[in-house]
Amino acid sequence: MVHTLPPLPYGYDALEPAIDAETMRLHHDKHHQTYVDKFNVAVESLPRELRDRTPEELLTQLTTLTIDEKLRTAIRNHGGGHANHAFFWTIMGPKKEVDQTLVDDITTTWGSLEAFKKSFQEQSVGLFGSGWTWLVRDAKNALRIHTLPNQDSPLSYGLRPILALDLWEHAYYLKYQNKRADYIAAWWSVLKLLP
Ligand code: MN3
Repeated sequence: MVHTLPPLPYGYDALEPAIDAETMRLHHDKHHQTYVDKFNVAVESLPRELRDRTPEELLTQLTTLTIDEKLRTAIRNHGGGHANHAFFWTIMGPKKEVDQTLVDDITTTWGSLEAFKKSFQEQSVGLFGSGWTWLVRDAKNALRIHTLPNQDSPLSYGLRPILALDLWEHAYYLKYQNKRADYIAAWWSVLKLLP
């Protein structure tokens, strides 16, 4: 299977002013494309019986695949980079499409939407280096916030992604420079699923 870059489901400028068009163009067309290209190189080195698996399947099985460690790292980084970005584009948009069930679950878990956002924001600001903040469901379907380094996928930890925030500098540096907290605060406005 040859993997391809999924098109953005909206225009490059659709998330302005929270995320600027130039950042979106570079992030999608260059950064995401590079993950796809390097993932395809890694897939060519996989044993034949694994080559038709989706990135999500490979990431879910990552720790148990019988492959050498260099290849496992390539799948983790580039398969993760591809899957994480493909997911990230879909949870954002120029129009809200609020998931009321999710809002209710968040409210039950954290007490209020504001308390959830505060916790998510604090963990995002506190993440050292490059990585992502995730809202996930664990094996018991409970909601949890996790930061993960680099392009690690929650799928590799038995967790199901619900929301994701890219905290690599390439996601925000053109517009926000060192002000990661401002990027995170603005991001809520383009996250479709929550008010
Ligand atoms: Mn990114």
